[in-house]
Amino acid sequence: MTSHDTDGSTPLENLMTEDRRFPPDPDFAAQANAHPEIYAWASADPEGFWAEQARERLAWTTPFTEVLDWSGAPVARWFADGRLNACHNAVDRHVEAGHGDRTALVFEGEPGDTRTITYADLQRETSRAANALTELGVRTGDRVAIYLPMIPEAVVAMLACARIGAVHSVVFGGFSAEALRSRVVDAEAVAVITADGGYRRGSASALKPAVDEALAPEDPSEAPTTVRHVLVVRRTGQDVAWTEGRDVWWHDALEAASDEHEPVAVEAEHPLFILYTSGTTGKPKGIFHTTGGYLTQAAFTHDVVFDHKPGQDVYWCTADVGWVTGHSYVVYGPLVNGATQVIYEGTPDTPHKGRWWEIVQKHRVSILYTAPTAIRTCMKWGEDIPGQYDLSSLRVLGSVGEPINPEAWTWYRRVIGGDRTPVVDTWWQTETGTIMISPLPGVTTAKPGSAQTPLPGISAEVVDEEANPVPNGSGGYLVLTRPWPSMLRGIWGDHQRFVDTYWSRFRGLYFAGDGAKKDDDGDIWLLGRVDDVMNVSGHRLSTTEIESALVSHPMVAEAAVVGASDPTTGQAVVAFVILRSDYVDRVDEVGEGADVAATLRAHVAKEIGPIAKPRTILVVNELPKTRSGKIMRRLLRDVAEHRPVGDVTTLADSSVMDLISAGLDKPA
Ligand code: 6R9
Repeated sequence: MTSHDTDGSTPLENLMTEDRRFPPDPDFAAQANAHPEIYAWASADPEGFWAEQARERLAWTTPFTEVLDWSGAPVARWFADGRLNACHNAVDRHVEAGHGDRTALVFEGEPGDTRTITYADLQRETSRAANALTELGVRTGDRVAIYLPMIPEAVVAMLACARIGAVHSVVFGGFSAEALRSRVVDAEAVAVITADGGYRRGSASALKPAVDEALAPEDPSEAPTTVRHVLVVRRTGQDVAWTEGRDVWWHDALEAASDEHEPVAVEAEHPLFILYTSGTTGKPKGIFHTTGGYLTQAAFTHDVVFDHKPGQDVYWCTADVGWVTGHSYVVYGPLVNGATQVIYEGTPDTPHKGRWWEIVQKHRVSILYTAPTAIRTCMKWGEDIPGQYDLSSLRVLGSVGEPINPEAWTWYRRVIGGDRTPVVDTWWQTETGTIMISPLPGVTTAKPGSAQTPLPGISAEVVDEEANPVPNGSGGYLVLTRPWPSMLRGIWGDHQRFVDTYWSRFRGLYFAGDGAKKDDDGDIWLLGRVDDVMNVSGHRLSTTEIESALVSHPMVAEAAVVGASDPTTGQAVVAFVILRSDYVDRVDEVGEGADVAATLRAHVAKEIGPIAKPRTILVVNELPKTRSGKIMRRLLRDVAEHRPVGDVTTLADSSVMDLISAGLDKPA
């Protein structure tokens, strides 16, 4: 396989010349939670290893006797005869152990308001919310959509669902009404928890209107039929439309509810949450996770990968709860481990570009977990900005979401980590639930740009087209070769798609969709997606989904979307569109056609959400297609990345690329 096949976002040649090494500091190693011996223990007896983690790290109301049941492969069952409650493990257990006064959440609102919430507060709040949900008719097993800004109520809402055994489906607050509607319909949610709005880039931005639109769309036949109530958190105080009988203020419902509630013990395989993620087709996949295995691996990985010490560390994961990172490393992993953590509502540059570092300094953050795109943005702003703050509290830095290029890795360690902290590059997916491949701080000699080693208890491999492991020094496809506790249990309502997507390319192996390479030491380097999924600022976006959105606009006849490498966002959305002939005349009227791009960008934002807006829209007359009619995105990517166009021999009409390249001087 050549680097070209792997989306080209991180050229192989470049990565493989990286030879800087960062061995663990002996003082750090001496106090580290992880030890080199756990690798040997876990590989000798993976099931025994995970059973021990499940027993030691979680509280079970009914202890399990079974560990892994793989007889229904590819659907795994872990610890299936045990019972537990996720919220009890994340909250009540710490209060019972005498840590009720420990701070669980330190909230920083974007406008500067702050709140401190202890574990005892969380127990009372999640109890009130659980009682309120029950009062509104939400039952164990029901699905609840959560559409909130990054405020403490988002965490409380998720945990309250878990408390009653309802399945939460968090929809990122930046997604559109349309995206929310399709997710509500797919999961048949009975309630939606939202807010009037949230603060973003210095102003209040509304959320409730999108919920109203999602639940009562223009075409009434598309309206979800299952939603009975909308709970509304008051965050900004802005005006909201109100549907009597359906809408309920969160604060009214919680005030009326008791602050005592007995968590509902569920089976280990009871669904905990659904989270939708982009696939290669237009329809997002409802990835669902269950309780016991997921929590086990969330707690284990949060402990060893971040070297987290409860009661001492101040942990901050900058992810929004709308992404899987916010589920596993803001809510479940850290809270099960009794962490004290920061959550921040807004953007890193509001009101100034030092906001994150000001927060680190103010709260003495010791563990920071963020994404390469954020690191590259800070690099662009210049190191004198973090240089103005005291970052000496930091002792572990983490990265997730996309390959981190060695330059960003070393900048992160030097400028943010004071040339002192370990940096952990953590590879995982919504589907894997928790971290799978990562160095362990205090154990691993780090290589900038490589996620390196499968964690203890995890088996990964890089294989060729025929599923044979590639030799060291070669590239191929990343697969997971053995079931793991936090693996997805399926795609909600679509078992066949689950089998087809992940288990059919290589028999018996989980195919992650990523290209990877093993270096001469056998360490793993991730090279980006091999399918039509883009990675923009660490967020997965489907080319097909954006193409469908573009084509749904009356102006557009055809569209092709590619992810072009971008120095800041990793990849950027570049769209090639063919306008319908009846609109072409109008474009000429508008002149250079700036309107087309603005209109279509706004349309994509409305259909999917602002993060899916194309960076560049190019109006073309033709798209390069194979004889079977497949758009050759590889060629469009060459154009978008200003490379000479590659092999065009399989094109139905090889002159098309000349036309496209010639027309590029006048992007819309
Ligand atoms: C956690 C998360 C998953 C996809 C994954 C891969 C990319 C994530 C990475 C990484 C290289 C890393 N990815 N972490 N690539 N190095 N450390 O991001 O989940 O949103 O489902 O995305 O992200 O391509 O397949 P999700």
